[in-house]
Formats: sequence, C-alpha cells, structure tokens
Amino acid sequence: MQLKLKLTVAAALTVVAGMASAQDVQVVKIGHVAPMSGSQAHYGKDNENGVRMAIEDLNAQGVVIGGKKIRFEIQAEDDAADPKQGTAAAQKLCDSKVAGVVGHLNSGTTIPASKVYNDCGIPHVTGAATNPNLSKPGYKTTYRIIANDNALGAGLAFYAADALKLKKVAIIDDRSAYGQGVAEVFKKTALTKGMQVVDEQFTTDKATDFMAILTAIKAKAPDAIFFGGMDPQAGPMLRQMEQLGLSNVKYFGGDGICTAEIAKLAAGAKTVGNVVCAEGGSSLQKMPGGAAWKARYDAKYPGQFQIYSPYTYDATFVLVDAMKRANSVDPKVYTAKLIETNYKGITTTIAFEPNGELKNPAITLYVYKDGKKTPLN
Ligand code: ABU
Repeated sequence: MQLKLKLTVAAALTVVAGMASAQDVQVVKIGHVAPMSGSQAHYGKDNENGVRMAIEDLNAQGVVIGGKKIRFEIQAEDDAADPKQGTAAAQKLCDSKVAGVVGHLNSGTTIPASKVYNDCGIPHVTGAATNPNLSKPGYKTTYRIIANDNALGAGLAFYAADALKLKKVAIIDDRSAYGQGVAEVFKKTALTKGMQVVDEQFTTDKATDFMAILTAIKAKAPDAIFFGGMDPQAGPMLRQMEQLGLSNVKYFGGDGICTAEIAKLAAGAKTVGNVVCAEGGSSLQKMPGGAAWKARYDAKYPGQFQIYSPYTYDATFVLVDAMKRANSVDPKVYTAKLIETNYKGITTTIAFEPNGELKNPAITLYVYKDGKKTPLN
C-alpha cells in the first residue's frame, strides 16, 4: 500500500515537472508563403526548404528570448503565384498571429501582401521578390535581402552592350509585376547603351506556346532576346527558338529564369547554351557560408535546389536576430529592431537602407555550360 502511494506521488511529480518545463518553452510561428502548387511550385518548395532548415538550426541552437526557451515552427502557405491568393495567405498569417513572415516569392504577390502585413503590424522579409516598387511605400514591415530589378535589368543590358557588343534586341515579358518591371529596366538601359529594341512582344505566366511571337521576332533578326518572366515559360521558349532556327540568338533574363530547372524544361534544346541570366547576390561559391550550406541543403533536400533557399534561410535568421536584440518575439516590439540589422548571414552581411532594401547588394551573371548553371563573375 505504502509502495503504491509512493509510486503515485512520484508519477504525479513527474507530470508536474513535465508541465513546468513545457510552460517554459514558448512556440513562435514563422510564416512562409510562396507558390507550392502550379508551374512555379519548384521555386516555392526550394524557398520553403530554406525556412525549414533555418528553423531546425535555430531550434537546435536553443534560442532563449525574454527568459523563455523558444521553439520555432513554420506556418507554410501556398499563394500559387496569384496576387489574390497572396493577399488571402497574408491575411491568414495575420489572423494566426505569426511573429514574422518570410516571403513572398513573386513580386506580383509580395507587393499587395506587403500592405496586409503593414496593416496588421507583422514584418516580412523576402528573399526572392525583386520588383523595386515593393519598397516604394516605405512600410516599416517590409524588407528585401537581395538586389532588385534595377540592378538585374541594368547589369544584363551593360553586359549585352559592353561585353558581347550586341546591337539588336527583342523583348518579351509575361505581364507580371516582375516580368514587366525587369524588362522595362533592361530596355531603358539598353537604349542608353545605344542598342536597338527591334521588337516587343508579350505573353503570360501560364503560356507554353510561343511560336507566334517568336516567328514575329525572327523576322526582325535580333542578336538577342530578353525575357522578363520565369522558367516555366523560358524553358519551352528556348526549345521553340531552336525549332524555329533561332539557335544563334542570345537569351537574356533576370533571376526568374536563372534556375537549375530551366535546362530540364528546355528538354535538351541547345539554346540553353545561349542563356545569360542575373541573380541578386553572390554566387554560392562566393557567399560567406555558401558551399558548406549547400552541401547540407543537398543532403536534406536532394535535387530540390533552385535559387532562393539561401536567402529564405537568412531571412528567417534576420527575423530571429531582431527578436533577440529586442528580447521579444512580439512584432509590436521587435519590428523596430529590423532596420538596425547587421547580421552576418550565409549569403552576405545583411543591413538595410531606410526603405528596407538591402545595403550594397551584389549581382552575379550566369551562363549554362553543358546545361549546368555557371557563374561569370
Ligand atoms: N525575382 C524573380 C522572381 C520573383 C519575382 O520577383 O516575381
């Protein structure tokens, strides 16, 4: 009888001790939004992997904020690259009271979502959306940790004019906020460099048949095509360029086409060898922790790397770094610390301009050698 009582007391004490330690752990949710369905899901998966990896690393570190051990959890949402679904996902994250958001991927979703986050007072950091208009409203809740399209579009035009001495370019964009924006910057800079824009054509971010617009472009005999858009369009476009005999025409684009996936989507077309694309950061080889980080990523998520996961990884740490400096996970308290960020990430040392843009962003140009993305600088 006495033994039974002792065991019961011991069991009760164990339960109470367990409850106490559970109460000392605070769960903090980090939102992530990107297209997880549709033709851009491979970018979204890569972005989400970056956040998941950061959260695993933070939880392994055992972060203590405000005297409590924090366990970070992801709340992952799918916006399907659609602006309406983007704002709905943003509102859902506001309603769930996540502490911060990494995202979104597309400029077309990130720009309208940024107002939703500003209205509900939750900060978001994008590692992928590059349209310069994102930072124009000057929201204290919006941050970007890669170069924007002003740098990407201009860098590509300088390379086309100065290094490759190209004279005639045709421009296509997918009418998305990103595609249209980066194409406009390229065009403006190309014209100031004395290049001639011989044709402008438009498509959508759903199209896969470009024969009509490529045939029209062929008649203008350009040295190069600039495409403002993403790889689900660029891949088939490259294949159709080969079919139409545009095999010697250079093919320029921003970070949206600068994926591992583009070579697969082009289904073996040799025109992949004509691609020159620009990304808003250093190459993995030149990032402070790039090579070691990529080896860890590949071990966890084999074959899933595209472009932005190093940035979404760093974006997660940037949010948590601000929480640590504020000693609070409450966005009302820690958001003010984001603008003072000076965080040594795996991509670069991250600090912000007053409008939330990354200070001193790098850009890297890439070509594809035997289908493998290769940095030029
Ligand atoms: N930066 C290219 C892909 C994402 C976007 O800005 O729409």
